[in-house]
Amino acid sequence: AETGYDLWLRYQPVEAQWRDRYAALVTQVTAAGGTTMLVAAGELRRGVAGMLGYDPVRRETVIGDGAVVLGTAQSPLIAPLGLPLAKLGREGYLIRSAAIGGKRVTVIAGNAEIGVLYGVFRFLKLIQTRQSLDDLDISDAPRLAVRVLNHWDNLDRYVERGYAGQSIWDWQKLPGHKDSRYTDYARANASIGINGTVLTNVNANADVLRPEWLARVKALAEVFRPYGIKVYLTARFSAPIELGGLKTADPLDPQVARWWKDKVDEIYRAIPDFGGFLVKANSEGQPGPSDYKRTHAEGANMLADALAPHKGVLMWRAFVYAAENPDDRHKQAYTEFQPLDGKFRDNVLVQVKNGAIDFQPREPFHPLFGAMPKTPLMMEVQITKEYLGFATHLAYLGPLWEEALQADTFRPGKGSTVAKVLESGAATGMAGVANIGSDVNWSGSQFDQANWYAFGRFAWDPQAKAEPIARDWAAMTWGNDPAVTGPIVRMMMESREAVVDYMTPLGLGHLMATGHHYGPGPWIADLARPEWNPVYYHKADARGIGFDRTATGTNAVGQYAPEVAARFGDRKRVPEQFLLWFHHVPWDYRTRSGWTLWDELIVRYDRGVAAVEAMQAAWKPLAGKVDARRWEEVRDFLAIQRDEAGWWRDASIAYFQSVSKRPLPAGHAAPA
Ligand code: GCW
Repeated sequence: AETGYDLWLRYQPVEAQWRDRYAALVTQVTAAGGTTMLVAAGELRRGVAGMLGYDPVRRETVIGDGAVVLGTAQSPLIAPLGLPLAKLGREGYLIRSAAIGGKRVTVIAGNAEIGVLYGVFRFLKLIQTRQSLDDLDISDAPRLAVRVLNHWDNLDRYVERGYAGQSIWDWQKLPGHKDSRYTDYARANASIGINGTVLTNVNANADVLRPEWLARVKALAEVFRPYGIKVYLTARFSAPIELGGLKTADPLDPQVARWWKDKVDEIYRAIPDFGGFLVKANSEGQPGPSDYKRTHAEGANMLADALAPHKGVLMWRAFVYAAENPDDRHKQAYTEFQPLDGKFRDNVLVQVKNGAIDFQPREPFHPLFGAMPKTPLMMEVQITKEYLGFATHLAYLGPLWEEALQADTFRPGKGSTVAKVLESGAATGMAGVANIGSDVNWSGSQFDQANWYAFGRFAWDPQAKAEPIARDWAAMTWGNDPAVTGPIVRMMMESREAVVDYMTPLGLGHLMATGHHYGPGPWIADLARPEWNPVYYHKADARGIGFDRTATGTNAVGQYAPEVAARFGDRKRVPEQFLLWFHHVPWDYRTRSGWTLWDELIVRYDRGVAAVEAMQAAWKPLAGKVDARRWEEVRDFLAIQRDEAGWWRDASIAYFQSVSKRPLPAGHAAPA
């Protein structure tokens, strides 16, 4: 029975008419080269065996009709073709129908072997999605250099905000035993262009930097290397004290810098292609340079200098909000980081979450994007659904990421989208907080695999669109019957808006229950830090609801470019989806539909629940059209989601009614 373990690489047999067409064009695999080339040829044979039902002959040189020729620009078979590879960079590829020695072949070429592997996955996708293999002329290259997963995995295998079981890193058996799952993990990531993985949690202790742990990291790096995936580690800023026995971790102390340099050299001796570090500093209790009255730049640069001789990069997170700072949490990252523009080393990437608060179902784009033109910024998104119903709620995050990436920062001028900001600068990248765990289906649910898949696609091309990605994923994961993929893609495309509607409509945010962030808690007001309490975010009172971030309030809008600030700051011009994010609005305010705000809120909560019911209705007739086990899992999860969408709606309306004292509309019970 299908479990979902194969992800989007199921390689199921194609229909007979397609098999004959494809088989004529895929008779043999011709490849010579190193380990990545072997992996590429192996994947191609595996895909063909699964989808077309035979093992194409593997040859090094002799070519027949229907050969798929894999090679780099230097390969003897490829070089004479004079292919336009130069502009494609190290990771780009080209797929072309061509003739070699009078034989009709398909060439998959890259400047390096990793490009060839990416090309093979693309070629297999053509078959998976039933595209023609005739007259191919495809070229592609990633638009961002660092495309990394961030695992929030602790060394005891607990995954912070993970809803898919334990960490897949089975440290106890490493380095002696390399689970075959690591190879499948690498295949899946390579298939979507992910080229790095941060193995450890940003909140983890420093132990992973100890020699006995580095030996295990090295073993993982060896599995991932042929797939073009580098390993990175989180570096706890206080490691020189905890591991090195120093009295301080002050970044300007020469002994501290020396300790890090030695540590980095030690890592590179074991792992010559080590990617670098990811650091969470002076955030939520983590140590950092401010402990020594140093800036983020001083802290980051010290580590960056240790990594630079090895070409390592340092990802320094901008997710900061200080307990002592009574100002709007929305403003803190900008306040601390923007003045440091231009002060970071070239191999530092400042890692900025898509929004200024924290991975909510909807947030406006982070004001730092565009505001630090002299500093490479990368974007961090959360693939795991901490605030969107964990693994049980169906929420395809493609539209959320597309919305963030397509947001116009107006810096330096109109048309400067977040995507363009990410693509500019000496270093570029995107990070996704992984949703991967030891569950057989990897991500905790069948549909959450789509978010892993989509992350890879957006990191490769931040200009990508969510819908075609959903279509590809649906076809590869659930088969090519339009009667199946049609409803699935519609469900996916509407799912995130449904979550916004039943959890946090009209620009509300951060109303989740304490700690676990699952389920509603808009009434919570008693947590130690004001900005942890949902009441801090919605500010509902007898007069109205919403957070005034305009000039009459915290003026967080002032951190955006003037054009953006003018739009967000004007109640009449702000996109309604951000209304309560930026404005405190009276309950009787008329929304664009003509409802009062109070009624509009209720309409949205109802709409969210109805959208989940519509997903249930769309899923039901797919019984028998998809395999039973996965179908049942989705059915069950949708039922859970329906119940909990209702819980969100009813609890939220009941609570807000107790504040607004407005009448409850028909069909809504009075609070118990
Ligand atoms: O989203 C919040 C989470 C924390 C997380 C933190 C962060 C890793 O609730 O669990 O810690 O953000 O991004 O650092």
